[in-house]
Amino acid sequence: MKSFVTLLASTAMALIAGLSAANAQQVTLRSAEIHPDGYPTVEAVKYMGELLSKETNGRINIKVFPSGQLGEEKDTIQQTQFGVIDMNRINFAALNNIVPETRIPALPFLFRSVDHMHKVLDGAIGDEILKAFESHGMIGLAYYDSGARSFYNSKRPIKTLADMKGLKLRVQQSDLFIDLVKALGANPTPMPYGEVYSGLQTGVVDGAENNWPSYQSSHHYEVAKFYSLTEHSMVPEVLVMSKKTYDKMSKDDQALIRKAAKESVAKMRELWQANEKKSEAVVREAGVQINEIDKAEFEKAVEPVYAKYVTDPKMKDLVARIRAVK
Ligand code: BDP
Repeated sequence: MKSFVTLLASTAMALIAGLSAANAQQVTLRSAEIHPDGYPTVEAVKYMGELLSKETNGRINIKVFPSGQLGEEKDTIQQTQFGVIDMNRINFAALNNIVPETRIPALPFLFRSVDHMHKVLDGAIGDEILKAFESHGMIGLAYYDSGARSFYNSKRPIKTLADMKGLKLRVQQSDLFIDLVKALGANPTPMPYGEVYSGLQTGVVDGAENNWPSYQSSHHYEVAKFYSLTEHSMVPEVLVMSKKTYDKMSKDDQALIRKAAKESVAKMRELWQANEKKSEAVVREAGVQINEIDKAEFEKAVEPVYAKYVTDPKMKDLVARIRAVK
């Protein structure tokens, strides 16, 4: 009996020792990213990796795979849910068909300003939306900036709503964005980001919509020279972690991950501001024709999008609370 107890005890000790050895093992988290090196989101995740590595004496590291090396957003999201990819920096729109709560910050003309968007996402409402990722196999770690998205195309400046008519416009693979473009009188074509340049070049689409840094770094401005400041959406970026990877970590490491992600936000904002201005300057220099619009008729035209997506009381309440943030 005694020897059996000893055996049990030593097996248990060996197990514990094995587990803590595994815990102490080095991990390199693979993080997916569609943008190229140098883009603010890429650099922010790298910065988070540096923080983590420093904090853990090199035990936890992040390796960012930029330029869509791990695939287009839609595919990498699935792989993140399965735990094949550990981390992913994606746009909220790419999640609209998966996590219903992500549709709310994607709604057209919802945020009054960048400041309003920051106040909402940095506060309790932002946390509540991030929490919604968990039942979909992901941990929402942090929001990153994405400025405002505007339409650009190769045909004509969009000055009034009538100018939208008949344009074939690429959108992200989100039903909400498809409905948004329809509501504005144009023809939406959902397409992965990596295919848009050739789509514009060959005329499969006439245009697309994005912020200054993406319009510039993707080189879309070379093939779609009219950029009209519709600023119709401030849909944010998000950094997520696979719940499968997260659940394998110790509580302490989970806390370190969350902390480093939050700390990378300030860095991201700093990079974003500089990059937004630089990108705008590059495209202006290249002769892009830029025009402002009167947003009133656009805002009116998108009402059906709200009617379709803000139906249940929970979503209505979320929109009302966001609008009430001063
Ligand atoms: C950019 C986002 C990126 C999206 C891209 C798009 O940063 O995550 O993939 O737009 O339009 O602004 O697909």
